[in-house]
Amino acid sequence: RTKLTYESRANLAKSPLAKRLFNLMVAKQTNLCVAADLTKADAILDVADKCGPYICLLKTHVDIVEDFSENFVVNLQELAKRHNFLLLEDRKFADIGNTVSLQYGQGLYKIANWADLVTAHTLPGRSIVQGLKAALTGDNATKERGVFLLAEMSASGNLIDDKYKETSNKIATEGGDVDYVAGIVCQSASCFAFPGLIQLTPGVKINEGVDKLGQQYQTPEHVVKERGADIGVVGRGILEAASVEKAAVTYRDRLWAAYLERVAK
Ligand code: UP6
Repeated sequence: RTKLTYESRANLAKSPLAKRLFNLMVAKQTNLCVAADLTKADAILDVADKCGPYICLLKTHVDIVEDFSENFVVNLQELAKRHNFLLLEDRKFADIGNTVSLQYGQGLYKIANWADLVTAHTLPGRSIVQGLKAALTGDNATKERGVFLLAEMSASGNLIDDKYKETSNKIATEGGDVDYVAGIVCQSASCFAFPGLIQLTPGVKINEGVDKLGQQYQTPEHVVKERGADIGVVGRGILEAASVEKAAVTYRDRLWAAYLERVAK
């Protein structure tokens, strides 16, 4: 899988959104996702505008935004359209189908209305995917939507074992809901083999190491060439830089160069 180009993998994708994302990555020559982990709406919009030209995905944690409003979402969608990137709400759903359906479609955030993609844990099994799909009714029934399933985490000491990874892979690749699964959040190429899925890998920083709360970082080159990342997720590596825009360019360049080297071999 990791030797194939994104162009060729777009044709193998079962999820229309994975296909779109692969093609967007090729057109824009970027496999960078910025994690806009900020608590003020304007600060997130600023990062989205500055990083917009260099990213394929903007990842949010909407429940940390102190001044969330519908207007924020409208502005975010406008920036996504202007700069041609997709929105990923990193909600990490983890409950029974009925509850995730409500969490996805209802409440303050109405995530299904605006997020192209979301993340979900596979802990509850297949029903989590069915629960998410069940929320796509009314106006949202015709929108292209997808999920990244977590099969590994970057946190040190996390409880995921090989069997969990294997079963997560099965949920992503077998059964009637594969059209909704765009990819897998994981740390290693061995997590899954199907080339039509996208590997999203967080824990990326030019200065490798750990933070104070168990986060483990690898370099852009390492995650793409050794760990099989198709998209690298960078939060504080960009957000805490003196120039967010310059940092986004650097991460984009390094992640993309690593991908070109990976497929050239
Ligand atoms: N994230 C991880 N590790 C995972 C899954 N998700 O770090 O296994 C998410 C975090 C955060 C981002 O929720 O939004 O990726 C990483 O941010 P950082 O680069 O600032 O550490």
